[in-house]
Amino acid sequence: MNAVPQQGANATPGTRLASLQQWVDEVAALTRPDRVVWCDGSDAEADTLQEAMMADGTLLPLNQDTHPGCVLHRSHPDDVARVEHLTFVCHEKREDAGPNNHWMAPAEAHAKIDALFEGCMEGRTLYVVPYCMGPIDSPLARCGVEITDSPYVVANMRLMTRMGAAALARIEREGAEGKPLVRGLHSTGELDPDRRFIMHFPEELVIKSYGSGYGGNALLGKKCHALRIASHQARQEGWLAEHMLIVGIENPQGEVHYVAAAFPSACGKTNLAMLIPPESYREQGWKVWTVGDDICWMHPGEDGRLWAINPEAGFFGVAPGTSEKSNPNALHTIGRDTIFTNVATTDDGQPWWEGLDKRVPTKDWQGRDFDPARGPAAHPNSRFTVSAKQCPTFSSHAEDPQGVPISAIVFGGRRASLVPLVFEARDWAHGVHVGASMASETTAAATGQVGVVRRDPMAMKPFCGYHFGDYFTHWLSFDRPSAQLPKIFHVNWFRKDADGRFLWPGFGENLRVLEWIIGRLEGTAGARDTLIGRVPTASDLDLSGLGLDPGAIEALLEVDEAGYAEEWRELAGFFESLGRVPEEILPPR
Ligand code: GTP
Ligand code: SPV
Ligand code: MN
Repeated sequence: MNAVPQQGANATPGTRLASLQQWVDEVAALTRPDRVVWCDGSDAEADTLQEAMMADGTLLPLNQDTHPGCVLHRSHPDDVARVEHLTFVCHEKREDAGPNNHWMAPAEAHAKIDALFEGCMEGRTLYVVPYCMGPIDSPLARCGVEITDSPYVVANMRLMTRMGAAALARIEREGAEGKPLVRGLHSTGELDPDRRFIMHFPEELVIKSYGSGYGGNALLGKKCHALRIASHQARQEGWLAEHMLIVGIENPQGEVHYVAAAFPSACGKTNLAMLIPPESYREQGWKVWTVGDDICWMHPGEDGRLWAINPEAGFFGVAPGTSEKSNPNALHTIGRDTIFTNVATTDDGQPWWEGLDKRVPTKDWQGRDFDPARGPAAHPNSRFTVSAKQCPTFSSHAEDPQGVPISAIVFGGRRASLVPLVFEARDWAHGVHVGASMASETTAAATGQVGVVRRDPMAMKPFCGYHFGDYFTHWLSFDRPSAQLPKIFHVNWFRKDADGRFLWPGFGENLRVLEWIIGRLEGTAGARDTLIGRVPTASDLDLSGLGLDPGAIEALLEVDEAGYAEEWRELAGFFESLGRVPEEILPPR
């Protein structure tokens, strides 16, 4: 191959994969950028981009003595979270998207969003970002190409995915074999909430996103590809693409159990993935290894177990609440070479957010002089973007091409009342019921009301790329005679007392619950049978040194039968509204 097509005078080389080059040419013809740049992922490229963003104010400097290599980005104040009401999953047939998704007919959706893309890159640079979701040499990994006019997106994709030359090489190799590629087109447009859409075309493996530069709306490898498109592919191919962290728990005997856990957005995945054991556990030899904090792709292996990879290469984590006490691991991870988005700053230019420490910031997330009357200094959905390699507990198996074997799946939500601290499902089908029954209080990770309980099966309400009923059926299909499936559990770190205080200390102390879970896997921990599954008694958990009052423990482990009867009536109505929900997972009546 020699003749590499060029895009005008300022172009960098393209690709020898004709179908990819053709798509880039078509997009360039539609969007009319001044320049086309193929990203190679090199340090030199990243430095050049960063200098340009510093020069035009897209990035602001932070204190380089305390935070070397760290920068700040302030997004448009109307563009600070995912926009679920503007997110569409456009299957050919409406029923395939399900009532859990907003739907538009593909032809109509393309026409609508292409009209926005027309000429939108005039005066801008079009970046072609080849990326790989998952270890570059993993058979479980999948590739995509994102076209974007946002250098901030390029910088984030470089941390969050395996981006650049190696990914393009894999894409070209796979392209030659006829393997499909996920194509994503993104423009920040005018950042006008009235001209904003995040559209998915699962049957075409295409994503089109216009009018937002933020997180899951714009970093198309993350929620758009690795969950909405990948969940559709996973169903066709017999695997699972889930909104789950992956963590390895090492017991004092040196055995590591890998746990995958699904909690809704801003409900504790990053924190659990980076958990630091309480001191008494550290002394005994317990260790925790981080594999992933947001997304998990699980495939049945030849041994019948589920093997998981983290398709991402970095963390796009919630800043508020991150402190030396709650998550020292995250704090060490983000001490250098991190992009902070919408945090506040101190007088000496350090990043700051609510819950970090007792200092008072001078500038809020919009760069105004901080005035507590205007609300929190950092946006509640302010975030850090950082390479996973900087995490002190990053697992040495996180990059294993075959993934890690999953021993337990944990579901959980933010429930101030009713739902106990932890319980175990009776079997796989019951576990699917437990996951499908999840509900959680909404958070600032998406625009809209915060703190209202909504149904969020498997923490996938905003991310499942097809009909939820079919999704539950797909989950059930893993229960085959040769399967060695993980046990399924449910946790709730967020129970509150009558005064609105958390009953459970959470964070590092959550290892006490994980210890019980591992004890259940090994057959060493006790439990009592209840109508919701198996629940520990106070003596089945190690609560030593916590100083919890007996009333709190009782409340955390009680099963409120009348409360569940009410919950299940509501759940039955929800399942009915979805349709296609398999009989096996309906609540008892
Ligand atoms: P996404 O990145 O949006 O998917 O969020 P996430 O699930 O990774 O949530 P994260 O770990 O960032 O936690 C979100 C918020 O919940 C933070 O403010 C945490 O401090 C808080 N949080 C996490 N774990 C616990 C816990 O065990 N107890 C309590 N009370 N709060 C917690
Ligand atoms: C979430 O909202 O679950 C996130 C952040 O992890 S975003 O990348 O915006 O989806
Ligand atoms: Mn998430």
